[in-house]
Amino acid sequence: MNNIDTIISIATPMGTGALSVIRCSGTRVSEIIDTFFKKKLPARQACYLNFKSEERVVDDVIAVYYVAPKSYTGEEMLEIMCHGGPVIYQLIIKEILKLNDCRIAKAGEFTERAFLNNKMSLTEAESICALINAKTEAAALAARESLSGKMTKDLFQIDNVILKTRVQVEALLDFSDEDIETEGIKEISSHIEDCKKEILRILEKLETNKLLFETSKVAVIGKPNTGKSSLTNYLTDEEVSIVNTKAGTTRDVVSKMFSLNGAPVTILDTAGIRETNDLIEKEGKEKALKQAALANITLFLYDARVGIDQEDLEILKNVKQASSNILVIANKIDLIEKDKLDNIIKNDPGILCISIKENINMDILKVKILDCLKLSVRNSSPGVYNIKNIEHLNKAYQEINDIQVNLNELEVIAERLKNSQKHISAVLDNDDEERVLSGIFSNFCIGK
Ligand SMILES: Nc1nc2c(ncn2[C@@H]2O[C@H](COP(=O)(O)OP(=O)(O)OP(=O)(O)O)[C@@H](O)[C@H]2O)c(=O)[nH]1
Ligand SMILES: [Mg+2]
Repeated sequence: MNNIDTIISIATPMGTGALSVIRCSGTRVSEIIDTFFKKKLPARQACYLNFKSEERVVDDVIAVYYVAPKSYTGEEMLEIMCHGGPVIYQLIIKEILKLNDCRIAKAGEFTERAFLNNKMSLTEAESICALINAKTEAAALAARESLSGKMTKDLFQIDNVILKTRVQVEALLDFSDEDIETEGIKEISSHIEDCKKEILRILEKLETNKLLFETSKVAVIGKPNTGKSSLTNYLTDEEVSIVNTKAGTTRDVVSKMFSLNGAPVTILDTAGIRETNDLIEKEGKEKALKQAALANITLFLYDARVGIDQEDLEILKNVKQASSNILVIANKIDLIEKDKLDNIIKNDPGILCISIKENINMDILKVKILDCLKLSVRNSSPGVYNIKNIEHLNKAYQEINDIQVNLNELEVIAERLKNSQKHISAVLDNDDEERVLSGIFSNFCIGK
């Protein structure tokens, strides 16, 4: 693929730092080197040079030249490490842009070129995107693992087993000898079980990963004084909201991003909802309900001492209109008798009983929130990362899961295995025309 334009970008975060890296990729790289360094550069060696424009030294820099196709993009590339101030790198970029066919890169364009020049698969490109955008350590590690191609290797393994099993089924269709049949059926059955387990394992991993790469929203709603701000502070492990014995402490929506067992989550602490003539509180209530509508999950908190009363029911009714993913939580169980607690658990097992103050069932709460988020993220409008793969693997699983292994069904088994393999291949094959490339690469930052 021949790109006319040579793309330029700053590859380190904007702002002041010790160093900035300017990346250039395209056919004009040699001209950039000739014009500003006035000498040829050896490939892949760090060279200490003056970046000169019309005999004036703009900065002393380290430059590395990569000869095509041995570069990130597969094109001629140059990396210039200059001093870190924004004025310096802007000066250098301004000089380079004076040359013909040189322009600033669009977001993700370096990686897009790498993909188009067969330097990496789409899965790898997506993993790099996920790595750059990772908000938590767990997300970065998951992206790195994906980049290492482990999933692809595992899928090739499954693909192999399915192929082997298909050959076995065909053999059984052609020969009829009782001994061969019994042994053959046993083996086919065991292979199918292995594949089912493996596909399911990879699927679960992808779904967990999806949670890591999207920042989910969790709204906390309830009457005043039920412990919403205490919960927010507990989960974020910070003093995000004011906690007070007085009802009506939180007036506005307070939001904070944190890592919930590795998944990036933004929590929205809201004003306690009650009938009031106070205009500020009224506005707070409206805002609270709006947040519930925007969130992936709403945590509805009530005071276990009071139980769910008429006011709670009214709020729940409103929340249900805005959101379908609600976790009902009874807080302050440290203040109630054991009998009363047993009653709540018996009468409504769906309610989670906690005490923020005494740290009772708080780990269970975290896991429950994550489970609800997984559901909501699964149903949410698909992001870029791995959605297609999840769809194909789900279909591959369905095909194989419906198989009844017995001798009279051999033709159906052959057909189902073939279909299942088709979906696995779709994940392994990178020539997926349906992907809207620009949609994927626009999620990158400029400079990658
Ligand atoms: N005993 C006990 N007290 C709690 C618990 N959780 C919160 N509290 C107390 O309940 C009071 C109210 O807590 P907040 O977190 O401010 O409640 P809120 O729902 O944010 O209240 P508003 O902002 O007024 O709507 C504080 O005094 C907390 O210390 C708990 O599990 N047990
Ligand atoms: Mg509060």
